[in-house]
Amino acid sequence: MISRRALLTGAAASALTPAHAAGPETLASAAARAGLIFGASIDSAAFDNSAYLDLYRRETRMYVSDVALKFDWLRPAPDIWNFRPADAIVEAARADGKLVRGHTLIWNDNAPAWLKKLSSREIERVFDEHIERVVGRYAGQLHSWDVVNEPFWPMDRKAGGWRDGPWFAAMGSAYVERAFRRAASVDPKAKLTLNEAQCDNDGDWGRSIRPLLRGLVDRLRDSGAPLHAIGLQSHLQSEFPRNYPDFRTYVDGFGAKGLEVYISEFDVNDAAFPSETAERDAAVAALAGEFLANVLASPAVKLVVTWQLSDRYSWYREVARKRLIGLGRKPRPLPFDDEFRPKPLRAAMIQAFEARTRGAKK
Ligand code: 9MR
Repeated sequence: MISRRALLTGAAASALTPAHAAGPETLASAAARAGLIFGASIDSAAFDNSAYLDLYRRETRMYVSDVALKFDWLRPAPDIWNFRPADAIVEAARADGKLVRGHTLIWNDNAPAWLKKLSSREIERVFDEHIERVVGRYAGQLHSWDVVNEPFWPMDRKAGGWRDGPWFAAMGSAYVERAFRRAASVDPKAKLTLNEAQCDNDGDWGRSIRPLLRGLVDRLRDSGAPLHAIGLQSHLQSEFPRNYPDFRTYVDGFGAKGLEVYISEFDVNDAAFPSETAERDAAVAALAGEFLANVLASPAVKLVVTWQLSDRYSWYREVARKRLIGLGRKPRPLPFDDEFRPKPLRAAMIQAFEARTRGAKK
């Protein structure tokens, strides 16, 4: 029995470490034993703070570009290609012996104003050129690419639930298949991923997106498009309804089609949890543990990525600064705190990885 205190201090992780394990237990080593790659998104915060970069070196097996490969970051103006931040990630990964995952090639959100002003024909030309140049630059070096991110956003009120934006406006839903075919022709090695949000949540929103994504996957496969993996972001929301056994069945459905599944942007929005820090951290860990116990039971899941590693650099901090969530508190959604100390969430993740390892041996 693990005491509440052990859970809160992270000591539970070491209590569960098998005696034969070589070296100190990390998220990456526990994941690896479970047949999983563990990674985290990374950006300039890690390159400006060596202690943070050390945390990535120690705890992860994969670096995932957070913002560096997004269209608006790479192409702030039509004639500017700002590859430096993405190059830095790929170079650091090479130096540190890590895998790299590219996020994200094509997304209808966050398009720069200059792109929105172009004609449909010009947008198609920019689309093809973008894929060729960006995928080409890193060809052969990436484990996987999020080729298309978040194709569905029913709130945009388009028929079929599609997310609106310049690519969709110019090409309709055909942009998705076109992106996969182009990317595969430039980098036949990377695993090409379709990444989607909200499917983990059991409310109307998540439930409306699940069949849309499944339908798109079936159409892509029927047409022979090169699709290898499904990314399910899994930004867990404490305030939304959940039914993780059901979600696991959904995940298994992709596995049955021969696809890998990636938990691609994991973190826990703690907005609905108690204010007191220890209680909140325990609630975050418990929710994550419940989620992972279900979803990692699916053999289709091959990868778990958190969106950053330390609370200090979570995207939720920015959201909270704008007062959109959290009533002025600082969100604590990640496995390490502001000072890079392990939190109960890290212990819960390691426990879930260990449980999968035990399950696989049965
Ligand atoms: O972490 C990213 C944040 O720094 C950016 O401001 C934001 C907009 O580009 O995107 C964040 O990452 C998002 C990811 O690309 C797609 N899924 C949701 C993530 C969190 O918003």
